[in-house]
Amino acid sequence: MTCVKRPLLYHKNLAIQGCGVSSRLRRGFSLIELLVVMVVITALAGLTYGYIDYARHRSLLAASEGLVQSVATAIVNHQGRYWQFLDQGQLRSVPIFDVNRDGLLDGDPVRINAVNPNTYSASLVASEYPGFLGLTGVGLPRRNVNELGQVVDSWGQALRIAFDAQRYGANRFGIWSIGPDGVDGTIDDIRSWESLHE
Ligand SMILES: [Ca+2]
Ligand SMILES: [Ca+2]
Repeated sequence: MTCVKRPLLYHKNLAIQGCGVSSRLRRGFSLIELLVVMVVITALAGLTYGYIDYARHRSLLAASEGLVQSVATAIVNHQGRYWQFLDQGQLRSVPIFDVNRDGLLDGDPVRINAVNPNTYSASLVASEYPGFLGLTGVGLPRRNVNELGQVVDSWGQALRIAFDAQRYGANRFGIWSIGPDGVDGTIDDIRSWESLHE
């Protein structure tokens, strides 16, 4: 078959002809080649996103692990384990940091009662019990304190607290985050008593 040489590309010193090797230039990428390139780019993007997601997950976990340890250490170092106040003329003594026994590390009772009335008794609020942060004065990143004065983990969930000498050993308390799954009592919970040296 006769090849009709048509110029593909003109330059002041060069004219590439449309036969032989130069025909590949005119053909460009085939559909298959384009698809392969797209698949490779998609796979690389997926790997990159997966790595970034994993790194972010690890970072949130590490931050919450550090937070739980900071809170537990602050409680160990705090003088006094009970808060005393007058309740209808009677002197009452309750374990500090969860005086309303709702399982949540106490935030600021005044601010919490303003949102959820009677979460803390009026006599307790009148005693000016300030909650965990008010009593310990421990410095935490702003992202770990919510508008109610509660200590919250990397996922915005208030830290839990419980008292039990048999379960938590010499410290007699446990602090934990319910972890990234947002469910209490599952394997991803971040617990003070599993790493806090007693
Ligand atoms: Ca509480
Ligand atoms: Ca959990």
